[in-house]
Amino acid sequence: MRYNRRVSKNSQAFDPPLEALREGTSCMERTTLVQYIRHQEKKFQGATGEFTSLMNEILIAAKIVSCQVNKAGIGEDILGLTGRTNVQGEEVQKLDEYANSTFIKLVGQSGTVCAITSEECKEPLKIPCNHGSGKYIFKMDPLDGSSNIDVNVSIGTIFSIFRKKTQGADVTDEDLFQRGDQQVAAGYAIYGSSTMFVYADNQGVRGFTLDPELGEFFLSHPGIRIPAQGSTYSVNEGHYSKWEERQKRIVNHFKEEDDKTGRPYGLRYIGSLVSDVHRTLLKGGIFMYPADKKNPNGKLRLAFEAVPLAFIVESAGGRASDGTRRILDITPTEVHQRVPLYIGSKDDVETAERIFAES
Ligand code: P6P
Repeated sequence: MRYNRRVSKNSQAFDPPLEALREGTSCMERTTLVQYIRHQEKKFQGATGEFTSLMNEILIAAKIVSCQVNKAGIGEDILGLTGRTNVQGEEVQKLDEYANSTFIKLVGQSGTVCAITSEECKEPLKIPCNHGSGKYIFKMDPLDGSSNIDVNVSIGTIFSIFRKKTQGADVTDEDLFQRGDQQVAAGYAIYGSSTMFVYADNQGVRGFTLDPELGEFFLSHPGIRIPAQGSTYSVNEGHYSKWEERQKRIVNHFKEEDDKTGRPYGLRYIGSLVSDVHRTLLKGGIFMYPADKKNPNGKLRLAFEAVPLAFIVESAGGRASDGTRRILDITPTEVHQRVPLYIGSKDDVETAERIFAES
């Protein structure tokens, strides 16, 4: 497809598709994720191309996993359980293992990272210098929601990218346990009716949809902003009896009738975090996975789920907390620590926090 170059308002020539990024408008030309990443690289003085290389490997891994997810149940024996449990004590699905090893292989060999931490690996994987180490740290939940695979519910990969903070070759706890607000970028791939790649950096949040015929992610959501208030709440009410009273009050608030504040809200709960948060990001509302008697720190992982999703939702104008503390302000102390999660529209999360603080 030939692009005719247009001169943008500030007289700096942009390829037409990239103007769409600036103006947030769709255009006939189609912008790929690779073009977007390369365009971003040009904005950083002294950029080495290392980040672009890392992102390239991430999106190739996402395409490979998408291909397997979309044909799960056909041909190779990729559905079902491995018979093993992971560090979380959860049964490992064959696709969990496949996704984990695919991302570790491609990202680990990219020469751009010095460490990888994964929800599926007990300890961080440190990449030794003589194996091509780099300045980034990659954290991931390789396949979130995998318990839904066998019933064809959308699932996804969630990731965060940090920069190594300390000098020298060793990867230290100071490098591994950075606050979420230190992230360079974060994103997720959602393997659903289509495969989307949602990506947040310091320029905002954009969504790219995979064209399976071309094998390319194309810009489909130029500038994602979450509504300040939504009309749905998302929580597993099956855990109601295990909740604290203040959590029950939050949910009852969203269920009460009050035309002035647009209540009652609708209930939407898929049981796949990436899907529930993706809907919340695009439509607004609030997703909650609170602490309860069984999970006193909640079920979701701080590093692999809450932190990247909080970075994305905040970059889109939303809010994410554990009910009290901003997720991105929490300094992690363990690789697999869990955290309660309230995430979504700013007004709705603030409402939940207010009720949470009242008791
Ligand atoms: P519950 C899926 O197993 C998962 O880790 C998340 O994707 C999802 O949000 C949550 O657990 C669902 O948990 O207790 O509602 O089944």
